[in-house]
Amino acid sequence: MINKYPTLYSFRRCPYAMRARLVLRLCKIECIIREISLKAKNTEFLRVSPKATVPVLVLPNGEVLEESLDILYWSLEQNDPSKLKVNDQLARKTSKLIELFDTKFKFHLDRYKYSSRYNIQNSQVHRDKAREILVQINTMLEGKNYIWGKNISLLDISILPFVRQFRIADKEWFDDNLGLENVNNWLNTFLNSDLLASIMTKYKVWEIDDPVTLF
Ligand SMILES: N[C@@H](CCC(=O)N[C@@H](CS)C(=O)NCC(=O)O)C(=O)O
Repeated sequence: MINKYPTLYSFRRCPYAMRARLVLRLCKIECIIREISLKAKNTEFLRVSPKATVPVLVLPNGEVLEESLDILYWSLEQNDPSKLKVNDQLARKTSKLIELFDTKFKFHLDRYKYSSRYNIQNSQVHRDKAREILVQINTMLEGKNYIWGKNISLLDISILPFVRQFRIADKEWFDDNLGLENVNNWLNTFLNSDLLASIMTKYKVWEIDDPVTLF
């Protein structure tokens, strides 16, 4: 049974791991899940992926996918019942926007959310820089449930976990003062969705002798 399923090394709150779990769920790909402690990484995990970041997906043929985007695109090749893949023209824009979130947005998010860790006095500068990126998303969401239309796409599931984290840094400010109604509604839909609940199950930290847990 072990070899039939891919194995996902994951961390519940990591936005990249959330992105991977969202795509695996929407593509209906069953896998073995192993929750990793980032503070005390399991040696088997480090052996499989010395890069030591989550998510990691080990395929049944032994191939190791160590980037969330590789997991995304591999999953879509297996099965795409939710039609996450958008047409080619949008695919280019999708990649560019995902990159914007993985680089600039994440940079400012970390410095806003963990300002003391980065020794930053004025975290609002970073909050405002991240907000500027959300202004763009707010415009794109005008009159739509999701960025490309009425259905959730690859782009939404790739960036929503980061926007969720941005809100968590100061929920009151996000809900009352962000001033981007479309973004607030878009995130709220996600936060209240069965989809999110289905990927946020709490698992104990995995140890090598544990029985298999399927995701
Ligand atoms: N580019 C990677 C980034 C993954 C990443 O940075 N994950 C964080 C957790 S959110 C991590 O594992 N950090 C290593 C650590 O905290 O030791 C991806 O897209 O998969």
